[in-house]
Amino acid sequence: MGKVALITGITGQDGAYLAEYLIGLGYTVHGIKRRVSLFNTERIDHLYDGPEVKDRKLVLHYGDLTDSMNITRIIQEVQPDEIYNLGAMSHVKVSFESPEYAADADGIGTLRVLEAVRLLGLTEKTRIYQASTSELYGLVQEVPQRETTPFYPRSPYACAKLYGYWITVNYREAYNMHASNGILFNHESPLRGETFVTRKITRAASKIALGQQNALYLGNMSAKRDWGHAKDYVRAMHAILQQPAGDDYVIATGITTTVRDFVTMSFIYMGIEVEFKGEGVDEIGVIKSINEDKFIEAVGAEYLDAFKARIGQTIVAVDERYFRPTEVELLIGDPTKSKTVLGWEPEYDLAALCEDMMKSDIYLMKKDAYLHKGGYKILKNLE
Ligand code: NAP
Ligand code: G4F
Repeated sequence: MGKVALITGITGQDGAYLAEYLIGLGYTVHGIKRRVSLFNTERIDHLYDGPEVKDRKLVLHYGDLTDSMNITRIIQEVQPDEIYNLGAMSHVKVSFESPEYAADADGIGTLRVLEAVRLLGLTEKTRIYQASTSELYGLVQEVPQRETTPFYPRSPYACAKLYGYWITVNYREAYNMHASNGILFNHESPLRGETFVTRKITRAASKIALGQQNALYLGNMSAKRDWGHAKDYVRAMHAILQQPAGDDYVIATGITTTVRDFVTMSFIYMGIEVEFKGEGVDEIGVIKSINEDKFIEAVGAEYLDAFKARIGQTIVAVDERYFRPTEVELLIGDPTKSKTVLGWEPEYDLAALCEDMMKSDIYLMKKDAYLHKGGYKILKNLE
């Protein structure tokens, strides 16, 4: 019999990659999804079979981390060997607008999962992974950040996750539970939500090259992040729960890059050189040159002439609306413990991550434009 895993937040970026990874390892995966007015299972549809199929590898349950009765009932029904608590209101900027909700879902939500396992008498059987975050380091007290670095959260999101972190440690110590925190630094992918900065950039860069968007507006371009690929990071989540005892681990690449440099990389993938001028809110990015062969290979010859006409124009600018009341300026993790204890090594570097995201977004933006122009009618007629 394979193991049974329960994933909260299965419809999100990490939930989707983790579900695929665990199914590949022979797990039966149960996921909790919220009831929403439109389908939001696009990231996991390829893994899902209808209830008529026998021995399904992926089973979905309606639920919400703000509803303890629901969480307790699902855990009782599923009797999981492993729980991955990935569900969260995960957007730092949005948490300033919905601080109470972030505290409920991200902070108390974690308690609901832990307490359900305890009350159901599953402390011996069920191992728990808590999706902790490098945002806990906030106003960083040490560079690079490691497991022992003191926390200094800088947003309602990070404050909520701070509670999630410590209640996980407390349940491990108080009830001898196999409960662990993965302190994950930023990880991205083609499945990343569209409003996180890397995906916002790769989508906008693709649209700008295809002539669908004029410019990209960003907040603090000097912020530095330690970015990895979500595919690599879900392997670490699983490895953490295979250890003999619960513990806390930093998962990071150890390399930090500014938002500005990620913009540069994304355009360079298409042969477009962007020159940054000015400072603060007046900073702009202008098209300096085009490597035509690279542009044709990445984007397509039919878009080249229109794009060449834009040389010298501004394609990146600052919009203060994207600034945060309190910012996290620098994150860089020290993954020594996860490398030594878990044997974890990332396969993607930042260039490979950026390429993966750009390839996917150029393809998606071309497909969207085709559908908007009435291409769906052509597809329908062909069926
Ligand atoms: P994501 O794409 O935003 O996915 C979040 C998931 O949580 C979605 O499935 C969402 O459902 C679900 N969710 C939101 N509120 C919920 C609630 N009240 N009850 C149940 N489910 C709820 O985030 P992600 O990037 O995959 O991140 C996964 C986890 O890791 C999150 O806890 C995040 O805070 C944490 N984390 C992420 C990173 C990163 O760089 N990606 C780094 C460190 C930690 P809907 O689809 O219905 O919205
Ligand atoms: O992509 P971001 O929104 O990610 P952030 O705030 O670092 O949070 C992500 O990573 C955390 C791990 O450290 C997770 F816990 C969390 O759930 C989430 O996945 O912003 C990255 C940086 C910030 O400094 C932000 O101010 O990019 C800066 N930025 C500049 N312009 C922008 C923008 N961020 C967004 N989202 N949009 C902008 O236009």
